[in-house]
Amino acid sequence: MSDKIKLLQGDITQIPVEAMVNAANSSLLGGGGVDGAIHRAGGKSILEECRAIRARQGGCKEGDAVITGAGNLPARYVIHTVGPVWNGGQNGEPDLLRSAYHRCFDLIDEHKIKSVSFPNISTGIYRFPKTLAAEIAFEAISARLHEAVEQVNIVCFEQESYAIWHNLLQQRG
Ligand code: AR6
Repeated sequence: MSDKIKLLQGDITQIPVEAMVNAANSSLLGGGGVDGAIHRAGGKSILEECRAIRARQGGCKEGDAVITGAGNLPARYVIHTVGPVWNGGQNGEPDLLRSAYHRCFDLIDEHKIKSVSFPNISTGIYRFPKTLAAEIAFEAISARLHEAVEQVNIVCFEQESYAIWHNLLQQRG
């Protein structure tokens, strides 16, 4: 199964895929980092759909995920998930990060999505330690991969994350 996990380096918005995962915040109204890049490249239809979700359910909790269309992005869907802010690690951060990946897979299964790109959720502005985040992501993805999912891209923006994933996949992949 883990041969379906592909490690890539670059800008997630440039890589064609069925669903792109966004590291959003609870407001769903956009922000910096990958969230800013996705909204910039995707255009205003994504924000409009996020506003509609807010009106319905009041945003998205930490560890949860919602799905929208992908506007001008080379994708069909954007899955917006909210990882935890790292605050020392004693506040449930690992469980919340694990939950974010699992909730993405709930939506992947519900929408029968065959290919998905993940950024390294929570490891930028939210300061989650990168190695621990990669281990949690790898375990969650491995647990949820199944026949119908053909490809999971791990898209690393910076060299440091790419090197961490490269080592992890060599050891465990
Ligand atoms: N493609 C792929 N990865 C990227 C890109 C990109 N275009 N841009 C950044 N990354 P971050 P978080 C990487 O900060 O830590 C926003 O303001 C980045 O190097 O985007 O979950 C939201 O609105 C890092 O490895 O997300 C929230 O308020 C990873 O993506 C908050 O930031 C995640 O970094 C979420 O913080």
